[in-house]
Amino acid sequence: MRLLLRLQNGVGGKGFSLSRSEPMRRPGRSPVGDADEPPKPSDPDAPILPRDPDKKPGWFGPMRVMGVFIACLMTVSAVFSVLAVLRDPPTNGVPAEGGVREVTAPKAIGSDELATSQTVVEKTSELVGGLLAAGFDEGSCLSRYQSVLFRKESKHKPSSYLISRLRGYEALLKRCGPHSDSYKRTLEMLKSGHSMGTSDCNYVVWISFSGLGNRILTLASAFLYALLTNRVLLVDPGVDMTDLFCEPFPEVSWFLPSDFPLKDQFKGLDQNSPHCYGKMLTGNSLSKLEIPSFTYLHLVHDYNDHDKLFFCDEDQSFLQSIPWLIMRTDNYFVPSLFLIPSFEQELDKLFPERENVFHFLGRYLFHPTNSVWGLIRRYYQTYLAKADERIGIQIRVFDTGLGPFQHVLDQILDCTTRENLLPRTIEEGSPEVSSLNQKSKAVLVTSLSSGYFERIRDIYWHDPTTTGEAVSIVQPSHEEYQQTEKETHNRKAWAEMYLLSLTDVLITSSWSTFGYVAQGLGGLKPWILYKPENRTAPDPPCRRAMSMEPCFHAPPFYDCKAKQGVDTGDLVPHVRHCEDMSWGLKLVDPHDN
Ligand SMILES: Nc1nc2c(ncn2[C@@H]2O[C@H](COP(=O)(O)OP(=O)(O)OP(=O)(O)O)[C@@H](O)[C@H]2O)c(=O)[nH]1
Ligand SMILES: [Mg+2]
Repeated sequence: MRLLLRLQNGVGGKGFSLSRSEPMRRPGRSPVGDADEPPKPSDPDAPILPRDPDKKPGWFGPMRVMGVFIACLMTVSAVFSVLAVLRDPPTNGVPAEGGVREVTAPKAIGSDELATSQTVVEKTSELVGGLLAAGFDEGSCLSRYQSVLFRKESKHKPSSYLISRLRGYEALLKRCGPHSDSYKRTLEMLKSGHSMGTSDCNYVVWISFSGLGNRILTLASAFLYALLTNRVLLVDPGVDMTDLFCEPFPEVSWFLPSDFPLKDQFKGLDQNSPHCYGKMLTGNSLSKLEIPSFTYLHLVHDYNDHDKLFFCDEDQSFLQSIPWLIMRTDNYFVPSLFLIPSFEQELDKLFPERENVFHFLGRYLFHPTNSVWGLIRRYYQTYLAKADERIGIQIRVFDTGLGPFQHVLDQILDCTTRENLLPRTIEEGSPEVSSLNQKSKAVLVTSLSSGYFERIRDIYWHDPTTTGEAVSIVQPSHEEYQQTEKETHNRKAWAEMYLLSLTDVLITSSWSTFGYVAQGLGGLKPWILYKPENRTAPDPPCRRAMSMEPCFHAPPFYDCKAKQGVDTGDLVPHVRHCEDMSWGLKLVDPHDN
């Protein structure tokens, strides 16, 4: 009733907007071709063969030959065992927390800094005992265990409270997950159309929607919401989610069962559907005190003022009584969850540093499937591992037209030189050229077009660097335009986001969720290239991000208590406007200068 009263006095015709958001879709990706440039791995996995003992005859007697032969056989067998475990670990090889597997990290995997004396066993047990749960079949998702060999150790540590809540969520999933008795009971409510009293298990269903970067961010947002509201998150597999991501939870699938009754209706759910929460509020159809068994939450960038009431406490307490929430979103809405008073205390305990929400949720949830992991691992080993420093440049151009654009190239080079991220080049033979510096830098460029990569590569090919450093430029693919139907397209996109996250220094493009995913997974504060206006390189060209968190592009600007508009970027020190989008919101660590 309180809800109804509030609605009647409501937000609808009061003449202010809850948002200053702009649509996230941008025009202009013209189909040009279908380029595919797989890496040419130098086969680091090739077995080391024994030398033929017969090569040095006269010196060896028959016994000695036999002895050497046996020793060689033993060495080969040992080398093969290590390689076999790393390439295809035994399925029963999951150690209990702190368990021991005697495997030494191979030299071939990374640079010296990655392949130090630290053993896989130490690092794996650290992960297993930390953010990730034990109890997985290693071979079915190699990235879960091997990624630690490719990453620098994160300087951020998850709170013990986050770890215990994740273990609690996994237990909830076992009790309420698909095909459990509770799931079947709650499904009956869905079929009946009414909530029929309280349910011991409640659900939030995430609909697969939008570009891959957005999907990764919205899944993390939906998962945090599920964690805060003790719901089970179920993931609509869409067309390619099962190809891209391993199951993140032990034993129970996060995918929505294929016989889920509303599945065929997902396409038709929008702002005007009678089941849309915002629509139900406008039509006062929630006034009958008859709690529906499900509602559709429209949290897409074009959502209206009523849809945005999702971010109000009073609505959250009402939503608690609805067993099934079906959510469609293309936004990282986490920053606004931090502004809901009833979630405040819990979020404080989960993320005391505030700025590592996506960093931890991302590393917990998103593990590339073996086929995507192969793309990542081979590319990294072949092109990036040996460099002293790895620099990622993520180029996303939202202008219309084909490009490459000179102003974008100028902007990138201005940023890399002003911020000392890459050395300048100078004329060959110039006395300023230093030959003392033997360091190497590998630059990973990602872009839909190959033009920027080619231009930057040519610059560092034609002229020496002033520092004497060797700079190599690589780009895994140039897909030319965003595609939805091609199987390998999103695999490459996911592999590239992940590869960017493995760099030491990251430069990203404004407004791009592709870049946000890379920075968050990598735990990197990127240099953000400002969005060019009027086809002119901005000055300054880039700035360092305040935090590694993604930006919420379409937040509400509404004070639920005062029932009036407010600048939500100005309410608490840890929720600020984004560097790349003045109306967006992002989490920052207020203690971090
Ligand atoms: N392989 C690859 N694909 C890209 C690249 N940039 C964009 N794409 C493709 O275009 C899609 C863009 O969607 P997102 O991942 O959400 O990235 P975004 O920069 O936020 O772009 P929009 O959502 O379209 O505004 C990606 O998922 C890829 O399919 C790139 O550098 N490499
Ligand atoms: Mg996007």
